[in-house]
Amino acid sequence: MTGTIAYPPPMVSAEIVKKVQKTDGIVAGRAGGTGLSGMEGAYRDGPRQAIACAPAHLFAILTSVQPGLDDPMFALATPFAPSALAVVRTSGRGSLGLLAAVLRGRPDLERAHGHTLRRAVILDSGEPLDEAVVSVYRAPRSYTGEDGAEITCHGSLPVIRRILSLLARSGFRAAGPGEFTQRAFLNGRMDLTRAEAVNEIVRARTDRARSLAFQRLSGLIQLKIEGVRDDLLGVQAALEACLDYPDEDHGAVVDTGVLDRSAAALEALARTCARGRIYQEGVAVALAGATNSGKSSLFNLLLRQDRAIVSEVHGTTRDWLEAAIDVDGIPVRLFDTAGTRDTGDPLEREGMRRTADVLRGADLVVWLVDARQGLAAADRAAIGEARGRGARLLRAWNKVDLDGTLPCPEGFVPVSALTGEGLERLEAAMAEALLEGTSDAGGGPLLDSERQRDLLERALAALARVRADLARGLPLDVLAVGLRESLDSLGGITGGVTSADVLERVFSSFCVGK
Ligand SMILES: Nc1nc2c(ncn2[C@@H]2O[C@H](COP(=O)(O)OP(=O)(O)O)[C@@H](O)[C@H]2O)c(=O)[nH]1
Ligand SMILES: [Mg+2]
Repeated sequence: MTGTIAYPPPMVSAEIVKKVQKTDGIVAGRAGGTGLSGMEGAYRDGPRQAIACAPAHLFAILTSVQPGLDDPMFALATPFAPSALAVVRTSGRGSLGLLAAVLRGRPDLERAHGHTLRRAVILDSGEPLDEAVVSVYRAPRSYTGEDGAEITCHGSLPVIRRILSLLARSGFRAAGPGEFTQRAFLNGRMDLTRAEAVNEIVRARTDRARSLAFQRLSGLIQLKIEGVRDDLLGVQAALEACLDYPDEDHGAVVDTGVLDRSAAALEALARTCARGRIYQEGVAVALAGATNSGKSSLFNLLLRQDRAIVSEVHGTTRDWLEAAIDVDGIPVRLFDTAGTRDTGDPLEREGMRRTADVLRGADLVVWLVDARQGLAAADRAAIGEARGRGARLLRAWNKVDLDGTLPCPEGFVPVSALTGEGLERLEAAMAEALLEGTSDAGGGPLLDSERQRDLLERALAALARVRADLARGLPLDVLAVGLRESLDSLGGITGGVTSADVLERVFSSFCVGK
């Protein structure tokens, strides 16, 4: 396996080039022809250079040339809030020695075994600051792949504040967002899909989102992508052998079965992205309908909390309300809105104008109809309008607990926002409407990262071109270009082929301390 990192030219200095070459690594310029296939194709957006060599060498080289990639850093890994315990994380070259210098008795942490704990009193200018537990991790068997330690201290604000300030004065630098995980990636501890999954787990809002992120963390996406990539590499190797030895008879060079299978596998994965994003990012659902149809009652029922004012007075809700709920594992931002009716009240009219904005931004509109009133012309018009602009719509027939209600029409979900009757069915229908048109690829991992999906689509487009070119009988070197492009895009998903600015973008959305 090789690690590949492409940097803008100033970062690939002559010094790096020399060191890479010493390790039998490869330095590729834009002109290509250096043997690092396809790098030039992957970076058409400006002159760049790429270097490739064994990952262990690569990071060592980069850190020797560019100090700052493994310098000692620290971050608070738990919230800055009073709590029983707080964890301050450290990592980097020399970090154990620096930490020992602020502990009573200066324990020899640099000789401590990895995965060991010790009790320690933290000293600030000789004065005891707190009693803590220090967990020691030794390179390479640590989260970041570096030496480091976690300080578990008392979760008091003054203690946390003083420890952070002490570390900053003791040779450590405050870590930026995602820097621990970025180091884990650079040190080959995880690929990019897993690194992104770390962030997704931290940010998961429902249990289902957590379990999906956990699947990605265990490397299922990496496995799938690398499986396809290996197959395509086989095709590419056969192609290049033919290009190198054109006089020999190679028979049918390209195995179309492999291309078809690879495309199908990637397409299935790409189709899961819409669903993956719904679980990770969440969706907006708006309750709408005529005044008094029971929107605020349903809002409270879905929330399992008495939030919105419910009243038989028409036009009670004017400002819309928002709350976070979990609908069958989907994180939902639920909106209660002002009901629609003809009114001269300017405040209520403003409420209705704002409702229209909320409805336009919603992923799903739940339209409520009072089962005693039945469908009014205004309901039909609003439902038709929402359909017209392609909004997802679910129609609910509310107040079915009352006597003398009209029969529930086809396509409506019967419910009582007062008694809760039909609530489960309504929630299931909401989830179904939200997931409609998305795929779970038979229970496999769901992609949720926009970055990964873009690259997947690029890989697919290149592969489609290869298949079309093959069918048209175009020469092998044309096929080879498309195949390389596809391989590089797949490499970008796992981080085998990555540029510095991509890394920056991936890790900047992380929490500090992760
Ligand atoms: N019996 C019954 N009354 C309901 C139901 N839903 C709402 N209501 C009543 O209808 C009136 C209007 O409800 P509200 O939730 O404020 O409607 P909104 O104007 O659409 O927000 C209130 O008196 C509620 O108690 C229901 O399912 N059954
Ligand atoms: Mg209301």
